[in-house]
Amino acid sequence: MDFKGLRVNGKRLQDSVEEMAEIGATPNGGMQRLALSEEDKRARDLFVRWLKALNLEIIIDDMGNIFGNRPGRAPGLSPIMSGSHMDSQPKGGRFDGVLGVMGALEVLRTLCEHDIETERSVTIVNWTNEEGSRFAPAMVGSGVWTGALDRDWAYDRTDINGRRFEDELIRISYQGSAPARKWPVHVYYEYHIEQGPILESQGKTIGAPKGILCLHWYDVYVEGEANQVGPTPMAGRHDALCASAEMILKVNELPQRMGGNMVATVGEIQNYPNSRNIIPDKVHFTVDIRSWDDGHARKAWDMVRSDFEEIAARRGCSIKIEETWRVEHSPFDVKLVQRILEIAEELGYESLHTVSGAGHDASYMSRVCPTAMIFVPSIGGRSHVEVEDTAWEDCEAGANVLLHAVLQSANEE
Ligand code: HGY
Ligand code: MN
Ligand code: MN
Repeated sequence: MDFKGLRVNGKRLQDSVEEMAEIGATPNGGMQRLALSEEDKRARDLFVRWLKALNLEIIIDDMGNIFGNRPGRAPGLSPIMSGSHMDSQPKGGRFDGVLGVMGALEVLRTLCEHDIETERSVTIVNWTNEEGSRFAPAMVGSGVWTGALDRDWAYDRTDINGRRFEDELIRISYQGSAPARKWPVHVYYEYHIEQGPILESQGKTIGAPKGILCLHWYDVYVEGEANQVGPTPMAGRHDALCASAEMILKVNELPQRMGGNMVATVGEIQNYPNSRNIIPDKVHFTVDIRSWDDGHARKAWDMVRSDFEEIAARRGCSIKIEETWRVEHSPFDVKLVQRILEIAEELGYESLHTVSGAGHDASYMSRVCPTAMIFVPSIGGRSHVEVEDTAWEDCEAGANVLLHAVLQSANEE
């Protein structure tokens, strides 16, 4: 069959993204669907209903990863896998992750409605807890499935209220019976918004990242001495918040001091007792360092860590540091990336070879099978915010590229 003229149904894709966006919608048009929350459960339930409507074989594993498989003609050949995540950031956007899951669903819907059989099976996946916002770290579902993270370690991760990952998985009834353990996959494609400004600024519709930066996450706990703000002289205070403030600026200065392509951010902080007339004695904050060069990122961390220790000592505070999580930089399969670029050109879309600063489940998948991603522009380069937006014709374009990439890979030896 000649698939050249085959296209997805852009309106149906838009309707699915919009229907999903109603689950956890925030008043300003954004999304709050934290991993393993009630909203995550409702989105999962809807997703499973859509998979059943396509008569897919459904697997839910003990990390809550949801797979839907459409058998191919050659069951002995390893499947194509495509998907992303449906959990969101707090006050996040409607497209991050969901577009990749709905894009893969639209590909399957298109194959079904045209009765297109493929040699290899095609499997869609929704990975649990990609964001790592409620339960750190990120990409936990794919991390356990690929063998990079230990399931029981993941189960014991807790959110800010002390709720355990496993207990929440059980509470939303998505702790499946199948073990979260990889099986052979021919190729993995992940379709996602770019979450940055480059495609839009260069007027390109499709991005094909060469890979994903390394992600290094740390948790820092600073302890000082609380006291009444009025009678306590400034000299001799052990103010944990002032010490942390100095440390946080050191993180912000890191990329400049290190040079090269690096970003470093403190995104989360808790200050105790957080009362305006008590000198803070406990602060927790997070550090996120990313670079294409893992060694560079580690060197940066070593440098800023010694800055932290000097600041803590000078201010009479103690410091505890957790090296919470590290994912090395993840280069994608060169041939698959080239395939994405060629398909984009064949379909008449301007494309760009780029790199991903955002983490994705494709980071872990690239360790177990040939992997590539398809990006579409984020309007204003914004993401992880309520105004996150992508033009519907770009959403359709990305799904068309995904459709043809899946078809080519599903019919190759
Ligand atoms: O952190 C990231 O880049 C992703 O959103 N988990
Ligand atoms: Mn994402
Ligand atoms: Mn995200």
